[in-house]
Amino acid sequence: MLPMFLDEVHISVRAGAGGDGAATFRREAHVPRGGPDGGDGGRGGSVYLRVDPGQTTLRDFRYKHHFSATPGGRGERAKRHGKAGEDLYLSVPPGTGVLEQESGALIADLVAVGQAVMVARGGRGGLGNTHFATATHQAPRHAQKGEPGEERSLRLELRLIADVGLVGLPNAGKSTLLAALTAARPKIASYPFTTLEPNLGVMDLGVEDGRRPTIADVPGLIEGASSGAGLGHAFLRHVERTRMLLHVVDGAARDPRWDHDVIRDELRAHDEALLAKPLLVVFNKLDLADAREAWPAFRAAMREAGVPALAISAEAGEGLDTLRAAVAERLPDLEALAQPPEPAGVVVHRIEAAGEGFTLEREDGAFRVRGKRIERLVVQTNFDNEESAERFQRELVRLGVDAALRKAGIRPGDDVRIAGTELAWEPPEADR
Ligand SMILES: Nc1nc2c(ncn2[C@@H]2O[C@H](COP(=O)(O)OP(=O)(O)OP(=O)(O)O)[C@@H](O)[C@H]2O)c(=O)[nH]1
Ligand SMILES: [Mg+2]
Repeated sequence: MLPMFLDEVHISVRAGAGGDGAATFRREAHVPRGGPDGGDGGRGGSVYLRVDPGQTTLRDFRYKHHFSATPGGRGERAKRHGKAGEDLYLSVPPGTGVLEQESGALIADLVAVGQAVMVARGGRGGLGNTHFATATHQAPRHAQKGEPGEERSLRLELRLIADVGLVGLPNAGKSTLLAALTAARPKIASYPFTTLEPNLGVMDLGVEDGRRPTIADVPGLIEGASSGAGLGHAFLRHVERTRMLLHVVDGAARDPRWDHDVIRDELRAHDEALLAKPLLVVFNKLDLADAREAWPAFRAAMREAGVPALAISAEAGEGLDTLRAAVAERLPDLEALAQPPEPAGVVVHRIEAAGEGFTLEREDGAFRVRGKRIERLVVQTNFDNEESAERFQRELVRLGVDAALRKAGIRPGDDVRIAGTELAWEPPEADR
């Protein structure tokens, strides 16, 4: 059993709640009760995901799955506003797709350095009672409660972004090649599945060449990878966003051509587009006699198939200059290389506006009302305060919820459920 490959994690994020607004009155020596002076609550901190180019895995999320930003402070007397909560920034590697757990909808595709997306918005602070004073009502005791912070369950999916992708069967020598071409020091061993997480390195194409392409070594693929064998899906995903592929074949294997065909079939089955990328077959381990013997026939077969191939020894450093030149030839120029490889990253913003709409539904004898605006109103109302509760009733009428409930046949005393609150319905005073 392979250890869990960390390029897919589930996390939950919670933004901070807004602070409650205050319902206080000025204290002055000569007036028994001054005007309202309750400050507003501070907004809650939001949660963001931000690209950190130093990361190549989602390892940071292995043990910790819940993340919360801090709440806003309460408003205070003398119009003092509550402090804003602190925003929380979580670092993710470039190439992280952010999906909503339940719907599977893509929220953002973070590819560029510094790119960030808000995944949970902090709650707005409640307004203090100063906002509710009018000419006819100069001493309001009503103040809003802070709005709860958004909560969201997310799935993060990593698809590495690299210019060159290394693919091949386990033990072909991919990691050895990465080490030979770059300063990266991946683990190398004589057993299959040594590499369990992708490794990234930066390639040096030679003194004249200003380009610094990145190269990714992904875990070995096996037959059936395209249908999920050996976590193949996860691995193949990482080569989707490369500009070209190096297909490493163990030249000393029993049948290098069979090895080659297995991987080619898996690439095709995963996504035909992979085979449309520039591809070089790298016949490795040429320092071994078996490989030297097999090379002529292998080369002939590749020629016939019209697939460019060259032979190297990653370990002995043989043929690497030719390989570098062949890679250099197939990569775009400096300017194009500076742009992220397609598909270009998109940030899809999803935070829905609070519409006035609502839905009504029967729920074991009670009436369930759903709607962003109305739910927000409920959580921001302090029902212990009579004035706030009355205000809420007027809003129910204004938003048309009251009329809809009557139409649905509600009777005095029936329960109405909105968000986490249950209220007994009474017709507004005027009707009684
Ligand atoms: N003789 C010889 N051995 C090599 C060469 N390249 C790699 N090896 C050996 O082959 C074995 C596998 O090499 P790795 O680079 O770990 O292979 P890999 O393709 O990364 O394997 P996985 O990570 O398991 O998919 C190691 O024992 C290497 O030392 C080479 O050019 N010549
Ligand atoms: Mg490896």
